[in-house]
Amino acid sequence: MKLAVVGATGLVGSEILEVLEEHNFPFDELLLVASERSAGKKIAYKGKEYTVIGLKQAVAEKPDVAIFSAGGGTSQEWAPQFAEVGTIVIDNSSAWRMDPTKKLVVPEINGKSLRIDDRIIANPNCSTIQMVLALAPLREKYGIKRIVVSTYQSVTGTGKDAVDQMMAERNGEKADMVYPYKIDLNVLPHIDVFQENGYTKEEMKMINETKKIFGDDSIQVTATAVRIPVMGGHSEAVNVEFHNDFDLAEVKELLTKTPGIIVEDDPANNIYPMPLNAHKKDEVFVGRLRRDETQANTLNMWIVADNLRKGAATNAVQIAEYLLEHSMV
Ligand code: 2RA
Repeated sequence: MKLAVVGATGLVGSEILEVLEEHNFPFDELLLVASERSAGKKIAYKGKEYTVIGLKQAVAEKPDVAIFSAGGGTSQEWAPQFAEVGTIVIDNSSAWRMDPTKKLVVPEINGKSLRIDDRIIANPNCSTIQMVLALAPLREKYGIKRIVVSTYQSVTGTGKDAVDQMMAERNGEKADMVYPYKIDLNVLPHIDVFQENGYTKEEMKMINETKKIFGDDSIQVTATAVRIPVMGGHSEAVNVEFHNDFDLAEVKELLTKTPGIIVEDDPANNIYPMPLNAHKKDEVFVGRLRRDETQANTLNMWIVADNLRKGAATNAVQIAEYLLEHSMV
């Protein structure tokens, strides 16, 4: 099994390496791949030093699996070239997510849809993954009619330059501006580019990807995506209307039993999910579970996850693990 990590020098790339190491992911050979600009750099994995190679060389190596986290443009250009030589590409960018010929996969929800001949598999957007994972067991039990979500997203979702902007502002240094405004001590209701309908691309990703992952176009989703000056993970206030009524204790039990979810919901003791605690964890944390008293069959919840983990690296590695476990590699 030859594994390539494409975009190995980026924020998500290094998180992928951490997750592979923590999960003890089995491979015989590891290729660390990046743009020609980064080729030649050295990266350590499990105490061994690897030299970063360029994309052309990596295609020639015909890896069995390539986990891509190198941006949409790179993915659009290179994923088909890897697929052509037989590599299964697991892609973190938005390039293939809404392509009807590609699967958009959260393994716990729709891993079963994967087939041996899938060559490019899309990893959903970070803010979508954590929300659908927490909603999946509730959808199964009560059916989802409508979701209203507001996000509070970490600067790590933008990348290293955004972290640098925030830290420079915090330290009173001159910052290279990644965002249109100061991010430290501020809140930007603006993630990714604005669309003609007034929503941002991030908001539309949450709307469209949720329907695709659940395979249900009838689910109504509306979103407001907001960038906040934190680093540990994304938080989301979710208001979900079910088709059927629910029991709050049962909701808690269903979520507690779901692999990959940790319920932190004990308001009497100030226990609720926070990005500081979710940082570097693979799980999705859920709390503030309470009935929306203004509308029937409706629940309020607070969902937090490390966007670089379950929102990106962990989900991608789990797709690779699923392929291995089901003998698709
Ligand atoms: C963000 N959705 O947080 C992105 C990262 N994939 O901006």
